Amino acid sequence: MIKKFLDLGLQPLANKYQKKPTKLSVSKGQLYNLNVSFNTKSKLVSISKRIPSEKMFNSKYPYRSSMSHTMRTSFKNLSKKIKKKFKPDLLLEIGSNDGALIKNFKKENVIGVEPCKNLAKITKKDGFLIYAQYWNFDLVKKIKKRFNSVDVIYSANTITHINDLNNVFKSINYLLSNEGILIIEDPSLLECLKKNSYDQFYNEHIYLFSALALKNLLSKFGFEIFDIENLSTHGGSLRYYIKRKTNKKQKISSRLNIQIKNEIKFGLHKFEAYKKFSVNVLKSKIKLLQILNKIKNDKKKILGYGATAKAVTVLNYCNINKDLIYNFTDTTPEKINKYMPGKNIKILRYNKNILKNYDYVFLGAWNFKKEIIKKEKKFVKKGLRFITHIPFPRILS
Ligand code: DWN
Repeated sequence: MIKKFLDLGLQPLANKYQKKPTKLSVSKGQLYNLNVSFNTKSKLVSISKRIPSEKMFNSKYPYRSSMSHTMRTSFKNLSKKIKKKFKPDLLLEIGSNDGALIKNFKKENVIGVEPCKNLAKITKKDGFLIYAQYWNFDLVKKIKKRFNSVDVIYSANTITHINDLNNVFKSINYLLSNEGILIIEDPSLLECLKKNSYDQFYNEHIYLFSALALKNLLSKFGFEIFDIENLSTHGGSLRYYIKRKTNKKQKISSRLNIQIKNEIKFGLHKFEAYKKFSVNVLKSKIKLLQILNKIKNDKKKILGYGATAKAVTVLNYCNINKDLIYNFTDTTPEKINKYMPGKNIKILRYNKNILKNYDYVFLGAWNFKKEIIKKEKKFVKKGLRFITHIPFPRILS
């Protein structure tokens, strides 16, 4: 049974930054109702509304993986690990974005699949083989004809963005070699519930995986998880190492059982945990609005730092307008001088003095809190204060 547990109200498409302030409407398909549900049988958590991929991931997609030091380092370290542990002759990345991972491999050892043509272009220009297409069985038949099989398939923050998971895993199954390894990395549902990070839910995040749900899903395709890593990236992610059940070369790590035990202990297999989460989400909204309104009444100015997809969920769920957060700032060229969808707050180009015009910073990119605060420490010394809503709204001391 599919049971709804969270209603985040009317939301715009998260990465659709507006060129000018625009009143969005439901009838034009610019706003949709963001509800989140739990499948009591498969344990899969997903949003109810499905937006066609072409509307979300196209030649105007603004998110670039390489924009933070944290992510560049994470991909670099992972590539070293993959080379050492699995020694792939050929690795394929599903959702290679602007090449943050594949740039760490030799061109002849790697293939990227990236449907956002603006991003695919960046790595193609550097000479990498990129299929600027969606990951599906039709594409995979083409790749198989040319390469026969692939030793490692890697995908970060992409599988959860694809509606048809059966097609995803059928395609992987067709292309991965017999002893091949599949590595998937996505935000962890357990961390999301623990941190109360409801902003992980938006149109692109169709699913939020737990090890419990993924284990069930993979089993249908003859795959099993043999190791798991908890990562701090994107507010707490899980990296799943997956093999065919028939492959006895890789031993099953105890870390898998530990993760599953932790998920069950928290109650991820039962609806009650999700109901509790939704109560906490409402409390978070009330508290954040109290903080922002107090600052407004004190006539102080707030800047949003990191015009993230997550921040779009927060602004629209909490009804935060320009009177509460005056501007956002971001380093991503595609976002600069545009407006936060639904709330029309302008995104300014980041420069190292931008914070001097503000009294408070709201961490839109709270997942990069450490990196950002370190970068801006001279302003902190001068009295600038940071606000975060994760795991609960507060002004950081
Ligand atoms: O899954 C997804 C994740 C991986 O990325 C996508 N569906 C969309 C996107 O989500 P997001 O926008 O919430 O991602 P981030 O990685 O939290 O975005 C960080 C934003 O903050 C980027 O626009 C870059 C910006 N930034 C900045 O301006 N200065 C980041 C840092 C660290 C900085 O110092």
